Amino acid sequence: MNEQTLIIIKPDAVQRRLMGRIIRRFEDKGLTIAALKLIQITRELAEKHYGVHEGKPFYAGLVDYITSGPVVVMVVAGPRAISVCRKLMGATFGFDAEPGSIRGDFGASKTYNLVHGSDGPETAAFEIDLYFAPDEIHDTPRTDDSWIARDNEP
Ligand code: 3AN
Repeated sequence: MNEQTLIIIKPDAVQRRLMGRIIRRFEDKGLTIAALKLIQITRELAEKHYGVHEGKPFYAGLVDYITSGPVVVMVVAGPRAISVCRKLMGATFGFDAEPGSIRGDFGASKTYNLVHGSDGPETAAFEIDLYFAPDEIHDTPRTDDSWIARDNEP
């Protein structure tokens, strides 16, 4: 059940020099970094990405936050990558997130929550397409894949 998901290392994590440690969490789990770039998200792109939250009280702050500085956008791939990445990230806000998760270990804020990860297959496809052209994604086999998970595990 190989999946791809869109992960963003948000401006607070970049400013706090946490990029390497956060990328490491995904690699340590056995997931593949299939695409990666450092960009500054425009308001137009942020409004497309977070369109589902338009009208919510936190929407304007969310767009301000995600456009406030450079971010790392990545396609992370692997067995059950969408749910595995969300577990690695932890609950939405750092003060709720379990120790051992990225948000649980590095954050305590309701505004700055360090990372974004797609919440389902349709969202993942939509979000990957927002940030990457198909030829920027290198989801090619890695030499240890067969030891990370067996093919066709139920
Ligand atoms: P998640 O990132 O866990 O999927 P969502 O999809 O509920 O969370 O919300 C998207 C983003 O909106 C969150 N990552 C968070 O940055 C922000 N957000 C959600 N709820 C709030 C809130 N009540 N106050 C401030 N920001 C929020």
